[in-house]
Amino acid sequence: KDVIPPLEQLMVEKEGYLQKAKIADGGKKLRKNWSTSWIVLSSRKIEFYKESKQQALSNVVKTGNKPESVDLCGAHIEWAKEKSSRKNVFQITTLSGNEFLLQSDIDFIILDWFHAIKNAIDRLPKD
Ligand code: I3S
Repeated sequence: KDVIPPLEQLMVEKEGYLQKAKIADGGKKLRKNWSTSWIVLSSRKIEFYKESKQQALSNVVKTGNKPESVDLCGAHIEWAKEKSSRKNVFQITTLSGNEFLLQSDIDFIILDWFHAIKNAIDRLPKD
């Protein structure tokens, strides 16, 4: 049956642009391919939009195209210095075995994101 999600679950906690590279899908390694992504964090998921926020929103309305959505329940986040020559890279690993690298050249931006995502994960049940 349909359960109406609590308002808190729908609320955006943070959004902005970061560099993103998906490096595994369901445990299968992918070729790293960095691109700019519009990233929306809410209490239990992160959505990655390929385009700018404006384009993303109009695409959802026009085409129904959904962003890539990442379930944070049971996910892990850690700094990943060894995974890239870039500075300020962290990795999110989902229960389903998807792996994402996120990066910004600007120290405070990546720190804010790291802590926001870590706090979201820590508040969720682990499975
Ligand atoms: O970990 P890697 O393989 O050195 O990552 C680099 C490659 O993914 C490269 O693409 P090609 O596979 O087409 O060569 C990317 O352009 C680089 O950005 C990747 O390295 P960095 O250090 O930027 O994550």
